[in-house]
Amino acid sequence: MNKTLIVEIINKIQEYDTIALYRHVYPDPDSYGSQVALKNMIEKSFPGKKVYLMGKHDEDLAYIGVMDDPEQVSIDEKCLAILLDIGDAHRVDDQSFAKCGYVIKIDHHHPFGEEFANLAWVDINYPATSLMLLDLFLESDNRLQMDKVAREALYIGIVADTGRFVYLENPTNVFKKMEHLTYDLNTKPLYASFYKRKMNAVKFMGYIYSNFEVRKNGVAVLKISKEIIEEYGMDYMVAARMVNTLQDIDGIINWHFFAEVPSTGKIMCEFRSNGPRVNEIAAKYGGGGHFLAGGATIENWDIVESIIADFEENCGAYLGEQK
Ligand SMILES: [Mn+2]
Repeated sequence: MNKTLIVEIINKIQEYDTIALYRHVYPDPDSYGSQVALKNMIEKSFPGKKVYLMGKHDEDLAYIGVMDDPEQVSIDEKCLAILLDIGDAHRVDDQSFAKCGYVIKIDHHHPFGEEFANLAWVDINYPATSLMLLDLFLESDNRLQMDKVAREALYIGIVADTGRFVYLENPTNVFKKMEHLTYDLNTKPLYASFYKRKMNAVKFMGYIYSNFEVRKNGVAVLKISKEIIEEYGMDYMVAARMVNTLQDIDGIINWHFFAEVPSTGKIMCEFRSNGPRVNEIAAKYGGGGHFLAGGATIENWDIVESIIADFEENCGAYLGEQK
C-alpha cells in the first residue's frame, strides 16, 4: 500500500472531467470488477464527471457490468486514462488510451519493459487489482464513496484472482478487508453467475482429462488443435483458459495449454506452476504474467516443443534445488 500514490491518484481523478477506464484484452472478473468498481466510486464521489468503460464487452462477464459502446465515446487529450490490471501497453483493450492527456496505471502484474504510464501504482504483492482498489477506497480519507455495485464488483474480482482465496499464502489480511465489501451483500447469486458453466465446456473438460500429456520433470501439457476447438464448439481463448483443469495433480508442477487460434493459426499459450516461476520463459516468447501464471501468443506449432523443453529444464532445475 502506498499512501502518497493513492493521494496523487485521487487528486488526478478530481482534476479531470472525463475519465476512461481501460483493462486488458481477454477480460477476467478482476479486470472487469476493477473497471466497474472504479467507475462507481468516481461517480459516487464526484458527481458530474463522465466515466467510460473501455474495451470489448464480454457476455460472460455481464453480471459484473457492461462496457460502453465505443461509438458513443470520444477520447482526447482532455481525458484521464486509468489502466487497470494491465502490465504492458500492448495488452490494453482499446489503444485509444495513448490519446489521453494523462495515463495512470493500477496493476499487480510483474512489469516487463519500461513504464509507459505517467503515474504507476504497481505492486505484485497484491493478489488482485480489485484489492488495490479496495485499498484506494479505504485509504482515501473519505474522499471516495462507493455503493453495492462497486462492492459486488470488487468482491467477485478478488474471489476470482485469488482462486476463491486458495492462492493466498495466508488469507487473514484479505479476509479483514473483505468485511468492508460483504457486510450487506448477498454473495450467493454472485457465485451462481461466477460458477455457471457452459455444456460444451464441461464436455471439453472430458477431452482435457483424457488427452493431456505428461512430460519430463513434472510438466503436463495439452495441445488443442483448431479441429478439436471446432468439434467441441469452443472458443480458443475459453479453451486455453481452462488450463487449471490440470492443477493439483500429484507429481505435476507445471501445466500448460497450447490452443490454436482458428483464424490466424497462431498458438495461444497458458502457463501455470505451483513452484518454479513461469514468467521469464513467458517473456522469452513475447508473453508475460505473474510468477506462477503467465501466457504468450506464438506464431505456430513449430515453437511449442522448444517452449516445453524450456519448461522441462526449468522444472528439472527446480526439482534439483528441492532435494
Ligand atoms: Mn488481476
